[in-house]
Amino acid sequence: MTTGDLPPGQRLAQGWPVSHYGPVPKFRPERWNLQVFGATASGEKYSWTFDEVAALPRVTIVTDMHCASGPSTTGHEFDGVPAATLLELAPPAPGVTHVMAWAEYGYSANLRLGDFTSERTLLAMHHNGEPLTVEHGFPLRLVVPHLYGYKGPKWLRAIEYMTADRRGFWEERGYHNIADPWKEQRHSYQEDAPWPVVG
Ligand SMILES: Nc1nc2c(c(=O)[nH]1)N[C@H]1C(S)=C(S)[C@@H](COP(=O)(O)O)O[C@H]1N2
Ligand SMILES: [Mo]
Repeated sequence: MTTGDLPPGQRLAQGWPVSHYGPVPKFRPERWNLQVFGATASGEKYSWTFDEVAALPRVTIVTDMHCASGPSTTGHEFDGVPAATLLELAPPAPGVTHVMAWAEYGYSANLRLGDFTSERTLLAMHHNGEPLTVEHGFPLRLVVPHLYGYKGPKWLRAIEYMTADRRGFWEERGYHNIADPWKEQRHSYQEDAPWPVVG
């Protein structure tokens, strides 16, 4: 099923290829938790067990996925907890502008708060009616439908609230800080200069 046209420069992949950096982590339910830390309104850290996350109300979205290296896949049905729900459960301090989404083994992706709380951004647990496979992020992955795939960590473990932007794993390695596929924001060299423009 196709949900529409592909963004510029993307090609349709066969099936649903697995793509990530490093090994696939083993899920140990007794040691697993999802945390929210950083600039929370209360100054406290929050933590949920797998069963607690699984008991939160879920929504379903259908989306295409676009890897910044070119392949796209279409018509994914994801089931999960809206990221905005996490902000209600763990309110951020007033100065929070960005979040870092952290995964197993230190993978990370930074997001503007508005991208994270966007209506279709999900902490996904199910794909096409089945639990996620471990290669695709079981037990929990972030899905940010309007950005390139690297903004959606598989094996998600924590959300850090930040009062300033800081680059994540691929963003530090030459990938674009925002990652809008419709604007082909693939590379960091496409970003505006970080220094003030004078004259
Ligand atoms: N933990 C983790 N999550 C990750 C990555 C990674 O290297 N590690 N790669 C990202 C990239 S670049 C893409 S395109 C998608 C690929 O998701 P898929 O393997 O389910 O197709 O996962 C993203 N999430
Ligand atoms: Mo990717």
